[in-house]
Amino acid sequence: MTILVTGGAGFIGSNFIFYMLNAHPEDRIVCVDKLTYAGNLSTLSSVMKNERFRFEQADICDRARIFRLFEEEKPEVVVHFAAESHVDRSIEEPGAFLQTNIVGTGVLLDACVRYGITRFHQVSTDEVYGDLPPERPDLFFTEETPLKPSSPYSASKAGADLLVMAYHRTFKLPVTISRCSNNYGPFQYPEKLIPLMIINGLHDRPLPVYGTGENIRDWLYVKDHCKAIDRIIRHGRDGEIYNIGGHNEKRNIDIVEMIVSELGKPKSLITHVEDRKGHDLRYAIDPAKAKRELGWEPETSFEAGIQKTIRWYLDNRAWWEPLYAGSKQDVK
Ligand code: NAD
Ligand code: TDX
Repeated sequence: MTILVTGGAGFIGSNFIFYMLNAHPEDRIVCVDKLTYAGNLSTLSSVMKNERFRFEQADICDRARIFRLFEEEKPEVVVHFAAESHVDRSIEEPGAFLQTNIVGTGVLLDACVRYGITRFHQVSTDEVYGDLPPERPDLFFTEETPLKPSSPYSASKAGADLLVMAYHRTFKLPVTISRCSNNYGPFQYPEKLIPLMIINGLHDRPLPVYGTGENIRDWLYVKDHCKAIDRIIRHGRDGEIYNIGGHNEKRNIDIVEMIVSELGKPKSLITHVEDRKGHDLRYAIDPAKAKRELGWEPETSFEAGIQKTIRWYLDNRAWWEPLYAGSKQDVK
């Protein structure tokens, strides 16, 4: 089948394309990506010549271009990653988040209604549920947890999720949604916590920890997320939401200390800076439904995944150096 992947030049989308081309030799992938600051064609260089892969540079908000692409390719499945994805940027400039994450999703849904698909899969996030109290480690996000987003980013993702479910109800569009916890691994843009700390550490630059560093995130190795999406598009039930996560909660400060120690750098690089506005305290996913219905479970432990990730950044300077040079690597 032909699978249209949006946002495939970004972090998770590119890892998904690599995984799918390898795991499903019978499928073709068409990637549409605007190549914003977060999208990088060099990420896809290893697959650009693959006969089962096509890359198209386009904005998902460009209705005419997107409709033309659907007409040409007639994709059976759409896996929608394209988004503005960085919470800090959404606090500084929310406009692009509303445009891409909500309006862009609407354009894709309209194209799906018009041309027909067998599945539209929305790649969403645990952040749509808001946060959990750190003093209640017995509480987790389930698929029934009410939406209560905290940032313009998460509100725009929640808006997109609601649109997806509305198209399911109104137009009977076959849809699924996954809500995953924080991902880490190769090709993550060096503005996100883990790559930023690795790269700043390598440069002996300060490691900016927001506030006390006690905020908790639930980390998943990116390949495990990709495998979950693959299961959902093949075996997930129409109209269903699946939470994806591996019960791997860590405080930010503990992650940063672990990276410092792996790199053999002094702890004195760790610098507490002003907290993020509205900073969510704790995310924690209950992935029981994905396990029960899809047989999905994470395969990479955090210890193995973080080692692989640090090794990857050490071995792939040519990928991140140009991106890092243009990013906000200094302490705020
Ligand atoms: P990313 O920022 O690394 O990549 C986003 C990609 O989308 C980039 O290649 C960018 O060029 C492209 N894009 C942005 N605007 C576009 C537009 N208007 N038209 C076409 N392409 C556009 O993001 P990521 O971390 O890979 O996240 C991918 C998806 O997964 C997002 O929808 C995000 O909300 C979701 N998600 C991310 C995480 C995480 O930890 N990174 C966790 C859960 C869910
Ligand atoms: O320099 C930093 N210092 C710091 O303390 C950065 C960049 C982050 N942080 C903190 C903020 C968060 O508590 O680390 C935590 C992780 O921050 P990010 O990497 O920005 O991720 P987060 O805000 O948790 O959102 C991520 O996971 C959910 C992705 O960026 C989203 O796209 C996804 O939906």
